[in-house]
Amino acid sequence: MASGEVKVATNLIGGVRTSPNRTLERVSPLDGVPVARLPRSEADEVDAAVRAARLAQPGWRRLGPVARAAVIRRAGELLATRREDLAAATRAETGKPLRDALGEVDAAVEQAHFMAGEGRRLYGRTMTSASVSKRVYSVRVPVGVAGLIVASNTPLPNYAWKTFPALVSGNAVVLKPSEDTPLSADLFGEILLEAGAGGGVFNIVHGLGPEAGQSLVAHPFVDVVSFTGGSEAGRRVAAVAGERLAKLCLELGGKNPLLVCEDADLEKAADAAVASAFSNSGQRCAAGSRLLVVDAVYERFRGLLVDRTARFRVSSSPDADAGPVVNERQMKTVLDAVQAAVDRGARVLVGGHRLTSPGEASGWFIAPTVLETDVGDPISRTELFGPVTVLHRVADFDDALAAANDSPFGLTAAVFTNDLNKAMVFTEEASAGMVVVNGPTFGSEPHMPFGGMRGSGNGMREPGTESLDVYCDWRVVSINVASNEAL
Ligand code: TXE
Repeated sequence: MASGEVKVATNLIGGVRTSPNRTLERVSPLDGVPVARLPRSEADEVDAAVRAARLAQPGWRRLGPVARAAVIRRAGELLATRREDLAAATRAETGKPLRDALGEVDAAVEQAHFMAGEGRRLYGRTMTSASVSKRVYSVRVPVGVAGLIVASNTPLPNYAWKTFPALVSGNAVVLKPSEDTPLSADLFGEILLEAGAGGGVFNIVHGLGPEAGQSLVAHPFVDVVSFTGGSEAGRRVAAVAGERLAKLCLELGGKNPLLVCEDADLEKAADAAVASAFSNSGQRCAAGSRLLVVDAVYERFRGLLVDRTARFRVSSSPDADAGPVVNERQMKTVLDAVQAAVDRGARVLVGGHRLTSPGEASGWFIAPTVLETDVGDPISRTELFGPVTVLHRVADFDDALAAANDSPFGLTAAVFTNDLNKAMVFTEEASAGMVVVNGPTFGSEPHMPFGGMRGSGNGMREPGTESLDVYCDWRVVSINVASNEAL
């Protein structure tokens, strides 16, 4: 994308690009300069997209899973050929370093190839029956129309994690991207059209959450809603979907603990803590935003952590370690939360302020921040979704585990220890959807089920084979045959 260029994103409805009169402006988080205009869609555009999907879905289902998978494989190939364009669009609208944006394109490509393979593995199972004349088997069937709503933090993997399992299962899709990432969504739509998911099979409706998003969740023809976003918005989505008993998948927030035991490799633990807290500027639901360190090694670990954080490069450079947060509102929310914690007595060990250097002053940049406070402080239970982690001193492993589990969230959790017993106790007792031993709190892969408990999700998992349970229902078929002898 040429610098200074303002691209116009459009909806994609029934294979046709359309734009309502009302639009929104998107500025780059790097410098506040406009980079895109996008539709501010309302209920009528959403209705048109859902009806287009409903019309297209039976034909898409009747293609069969192997032919559907071929379209998804083609989409993966096209994503790979347009890797640089997609990464440039992602950087323009999120400000993230090019290396991260390219990595996200690659993750979307891998998701396409994995889900294409699932087209040959939509397994059911045969069952015996007490009646010898009955032949019984189960089969996965598509739910119908999938309404997909995603967050802004890693746009292309977020689209891919939902779209590809939904399509391979035989559903038609209406995607509502984040209002902060219209450019990557537009290119993703172009690629899906070219791959063969046109004519209403794959639709995009841009707009605001409480408007376009809410209309999509509420629409009676949307059979399954899959939402990735904050827990507060997730509650509102669940209430609306619940009213009409729509099938629902929620991938929500996290406040993920990383425990450091006295026998840990402290250098590796500090490296993992910095990556967990500050990569993608902390805008990961799996970010390591709570560090629980036992007394015996607390001072040594704190010194390693502070040194590494001070060397973590946040800037507008394409090869920085991390860039800005996604919008000005988010920057203010994070900085206000830091100040409130300081007002309650938290100590800022590193960072805690907006970056005002010439290359960053007009963007939404926050210095990587380490706060030191007690486990009971409210900041330890509040997801900030920015480059801030909180350091807590705890007496021992048991106290660390108890503090880790005392959370409204339950997404990921990590422990650094070389004690096998502690590691096994942690994997069995940590209350989280994903637990890690001697590694960062994030790092899921396209074929692994991802999700959490309590305020982090509602028990469904995406992606991986488990995501087929979101986008398929089970049908049990019983056939009564003339024979009165078992097979
Ligand atoms: O979320 P928002 P953001 C979470 C992350 C953090 C949040 C940040 O932990 O909490 O997402 O992303 C739409 N009805 N995850 O700030 O504001 C909105 O337009 C319908 C968890 O973008 O919740 C956007 O498209 N839609 C995740 C999307 O929801 C609504 C991984 C998210 O917006 C809506 C990534 C409403 N009432 C981020 N309100 C995981 N666990 O996998 C908003 N939206």
